[in-house]
Amino acid sequence: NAVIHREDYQPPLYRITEVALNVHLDPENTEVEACLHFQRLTAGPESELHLDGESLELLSILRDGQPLAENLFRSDATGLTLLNPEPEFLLETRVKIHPAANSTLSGLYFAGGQFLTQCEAEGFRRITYYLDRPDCLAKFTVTLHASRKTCPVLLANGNCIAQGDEDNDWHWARWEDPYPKPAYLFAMVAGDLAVQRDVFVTQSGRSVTLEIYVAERDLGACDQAMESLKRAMRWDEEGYGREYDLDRYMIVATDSFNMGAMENKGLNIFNSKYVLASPETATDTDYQGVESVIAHEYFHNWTGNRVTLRDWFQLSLKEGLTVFRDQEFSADMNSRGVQRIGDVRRLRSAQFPEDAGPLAHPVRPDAYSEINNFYTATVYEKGAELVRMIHTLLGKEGFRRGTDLYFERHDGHAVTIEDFVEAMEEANHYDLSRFRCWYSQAGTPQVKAEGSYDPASRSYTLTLQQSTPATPGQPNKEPVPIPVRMALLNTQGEKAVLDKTGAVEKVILLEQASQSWTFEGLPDPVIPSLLRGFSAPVRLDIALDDQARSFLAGVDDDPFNRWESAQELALKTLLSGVKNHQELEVLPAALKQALSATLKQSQMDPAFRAELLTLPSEDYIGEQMPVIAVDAIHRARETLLDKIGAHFHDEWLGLYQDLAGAYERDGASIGRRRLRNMALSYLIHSDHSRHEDMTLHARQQYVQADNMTDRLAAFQLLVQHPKHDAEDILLDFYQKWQDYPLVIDKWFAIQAMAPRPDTLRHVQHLLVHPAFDWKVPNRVRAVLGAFSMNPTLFHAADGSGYAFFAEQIRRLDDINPQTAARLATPLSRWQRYDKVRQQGMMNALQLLAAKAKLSRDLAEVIQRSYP
Ligand code: BAL
Ligand code: ZN
Repeated sequence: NAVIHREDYQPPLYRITEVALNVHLDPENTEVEACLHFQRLTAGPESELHLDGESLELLSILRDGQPLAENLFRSDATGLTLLNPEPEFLLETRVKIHPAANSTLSGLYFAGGQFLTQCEAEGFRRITYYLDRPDCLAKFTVTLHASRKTCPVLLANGNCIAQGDEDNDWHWARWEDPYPKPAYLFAMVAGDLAVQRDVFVTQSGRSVTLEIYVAERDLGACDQAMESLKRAMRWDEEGYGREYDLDRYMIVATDSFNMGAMENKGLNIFNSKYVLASPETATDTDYQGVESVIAHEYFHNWTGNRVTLRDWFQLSLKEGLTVFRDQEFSADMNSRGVQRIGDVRRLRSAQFPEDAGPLAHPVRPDAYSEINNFYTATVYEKGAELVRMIHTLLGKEGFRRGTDLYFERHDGHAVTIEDFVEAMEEANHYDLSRFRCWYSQAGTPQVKAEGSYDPASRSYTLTLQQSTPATPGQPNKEPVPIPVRMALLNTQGEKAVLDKTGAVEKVILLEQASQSWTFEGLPDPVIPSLLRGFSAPVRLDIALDDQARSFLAGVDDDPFNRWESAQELALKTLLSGVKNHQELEVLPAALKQALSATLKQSQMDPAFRAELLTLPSEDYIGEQMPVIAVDAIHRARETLLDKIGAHFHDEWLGLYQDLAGAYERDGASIGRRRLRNMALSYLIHSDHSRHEDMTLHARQQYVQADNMTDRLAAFQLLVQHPKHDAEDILLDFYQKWQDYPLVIDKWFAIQAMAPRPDTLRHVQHLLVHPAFDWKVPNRVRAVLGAFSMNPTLFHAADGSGYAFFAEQIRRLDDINPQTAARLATPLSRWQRYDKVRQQGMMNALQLLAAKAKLSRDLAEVIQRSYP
């Protein structure tokens, strides 16, 4: 497979000024007529123009109205090459495509009775021949033709400028998008859809029609999406001065989608998971997912659409920035501390492992063979952390000056990460030269902190050292500038004054391999609170004793660091329990004290309280070990849960009873449910020593719940309980919710993630369940994706999990390569396991590598995983 290098970027030879498409929609055979106006941009010797095209059947080709002679073009599997093209010409092509047979869900496809498109990154070339690259911006007019009966709704980007009837009960609609755009933002939709409408009045007083298109029976589940959209529109006006620019903003929901959603200009297409939410079918987490993804796609209108990418290596320019924006939006709408903890948890569970394995790549990658493989946690989540660090360095106002300049300079253009960094620098007269290294260097920096208090000089000296481990292709690493937000807490838990300005919190910048800072005028010893708010995406190694951690877990006023201290205490206990299970016989005093203090804090935000009481995940524990001890980790964590459950049984029972309440959607109620369901989980863990059957509480909650959050929490506890027989509950749940795909996805996923010895057998049955569908990515992810996150069964020592998984990925690759490649990535982490498991994972990779007709997507993942 050809590898594309960032350094090889060449501007396009031609531009396309106008595009007119005429699309006759038929599930089996759709015809696309494209009329493209080409203008040569650069002089030069090139006498050929290549247009991208994939899986297209060329029916006719005209240049300036005349059939193009056969010696003036050639076509192959990658597209159409025009020989000796004129400096300016009109090209008209007619192609045939097959939407119903298109199970890749890239390009135009027909699923669930609807025609839908997905063009990012390179799907447009599956619709017509084109310069399918993000730096080719053109004005589009699109005319859709379809049966009125099956497709009463016809949508495309921009404004509907005309429509009418045709013979045979067909109709047509013409859409015009006034904003030139790259083809990856193109979209069209046709189907039988109901719509929920609303209006948003922008800051300049323009009315924008908001429309959410869903299946008729889902009309009652669009309120969260609509309200989130309006809040996001207002937030972008207030925070960034960005107003929406069309008269209409449309969102379409589908069950068949590879990604979460897509920001097509004026016509977002969404995975229904991020649109539909009702209390009966969606959990609180689902509601928050809708809010953040709706906001994310909306924010792309400026960061991605109005200012777009020069090439795909710049992907983080729009994704990192837009994730940062959606995280900040969610922090403003909800609890900032809890939001940050969730964001860091995601970064650590997905991005840190990626950055430490064979798929590690810089936020701005240097090479790819399939760009779809680079929609990664590094490009998205680490990219957002880089933007956050720039925000930290420049301050809120400085950052806004930077984005103002960025939009002013680059509106309507296709630009680079470098352009963004330059705008930030120039608007603030701030030098980010060394910061650029964060974009080019892969790997997670490790920061080692040491501090000491000197009573004689009443000073505290802090020394920070950094190093970044080697990653594939980058053996030697430079130091990067690391903003470390810090405070020093005295024995009363108050923040000490750090300098003559009276500051009690500071951002210090670690730029060298090692640096020291001395803080003076400190009458008493202090405890450092470093990397507050997780001010940089690094691993911090600081030697604090249990007492200090327990102290910080109780008093640190930085919510993230308070949580981190509690996590560290639990982590230490777990790691020693992994080494020697006997260590878990007695709960360590510091951990007990920290938990006890949190359990008593009835005034604390319950969502934050729940975070403080959550143990690190098995994955996170494994991340801290040189070799991931799969079974010992599971056993240690379960034992610690049992111990905490039993020791605080009365407190958990008290919480469970006190926190009962009627369903409301506000933040306090969401936190209350979270904490109460955590109490239920600990109660069930308390069983082991008490010999009372706490699953009765879960059964009762399952039956009586008036919302999906509580019902699903109980369902999960029962189904995943290693000893409980939950067949009746499984059946009941399925029967109740079988008409709700998003709920049935949960039914599948919870079974696939169960840490029970019979899970693999169960999962094999799930694949032949009538509701399983290889063509629907949500469903495939619910079974195979969930199974790959099952820490014990996927990683069963006999290799059965890996072998089963590889067989299924092989099958999926023929249907949907993008999803197959993404799902296969856990196999890349084979170096992290013991020799026996390594062999099992390598066997699985070899099985995949030997597959006939291996897709480019999957081939690249395998090749990089196991070079
Ligand atoms: N652009 C792909 C989906 C998203 O990140 O919004
Ligand atoms: Zn995005």
